Amino acid sequence: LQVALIPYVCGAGAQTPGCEQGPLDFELRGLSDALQASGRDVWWSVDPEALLAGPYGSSAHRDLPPLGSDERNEIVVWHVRGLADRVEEDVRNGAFVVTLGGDHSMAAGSITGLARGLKKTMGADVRLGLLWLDAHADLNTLATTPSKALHGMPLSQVLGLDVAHDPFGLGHDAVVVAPSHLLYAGLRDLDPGEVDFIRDMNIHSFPMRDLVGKDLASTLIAAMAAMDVDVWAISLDLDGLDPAFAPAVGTPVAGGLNHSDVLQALRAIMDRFDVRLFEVAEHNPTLKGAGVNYQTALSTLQVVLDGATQRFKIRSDAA
Ligand code: DIR
Ligand code: MN
Ligand code: MN
Ligand code: MN
Repeated sequence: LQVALIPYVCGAGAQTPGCEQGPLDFELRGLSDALQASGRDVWWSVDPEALLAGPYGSSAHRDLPPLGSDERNEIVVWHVRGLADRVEEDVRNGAFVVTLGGDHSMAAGSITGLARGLKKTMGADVRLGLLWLDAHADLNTLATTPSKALHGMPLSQVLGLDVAHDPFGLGHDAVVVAPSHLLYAGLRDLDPGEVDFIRDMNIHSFPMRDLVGKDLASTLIAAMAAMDVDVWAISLDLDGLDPAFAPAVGTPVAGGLNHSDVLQALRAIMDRFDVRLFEVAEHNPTLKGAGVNYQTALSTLQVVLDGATQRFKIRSDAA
């Protein structure tokens, strides 16, 4: 199994900048070497350092225009489009994709790119499911956002909730994920508009308070198995975890998911479902505890990639 690491060196979608340094920070701490151990076939699809040296990299993030301004959003749009194109190409080439952020606006690009790539390789009617692990729902539109931060809005793009505007510059020719194929876990900080969307669209959600006393793995497996989905993507916002496991995030919220529960759930999920993309968002190495974030991300990716490799072997042996 070939694994493509795709960096998203953008923090302009968040209130607190710094996430743009996330992918390079992971690499400087040894990410690709650690993942390549045990014979995994892992490489950077794009060099994060080269992206940071580019027109919308470190220099553009030094003095960011105000949230909500066209100039600020232009930075996000440039990165989101680049990510979508890169993901699409790697998916078409059959790679398992790991997207590394970067603020969570990235999901607009990663999930759109995955959908485009799958449509070309699996046909136009492929059904894409999305497991979203986060303290936040990231479902705001330009009309409902209280913060104007695009990292609070990627799912409005993916679900096609704001077709009149195009805040991510990706177009809205298709709904990428049906609302009935989205599954949330870990939510505990929602805006009023998001609460309404989840209720009105009947989105399947396990907010933190509903997970108390439940086994995360079997809860998620049962919900996923009940959805008619062909291929899954998983997006992990590090702030979905309890801050003890990922302190270096711009918007920490107390009382989050336990990391070992998440690892156990991911092991079970990777065993049973056809997952093609895994995302780690909101790593902000300019904040305290970046080394803890790294250890959490690394052990998570090891579990995910071992599961994906195992499934890939079974699939190729059968073919
Ligand atoms: C909030 C915060 N819902 C917003 N979202 C965050 O800005 O729309 N997402 N922090 O990760
Ligand atoms: Mn979040
Ligand atoms: Mn369905
Ligand atoms: Mn998020």
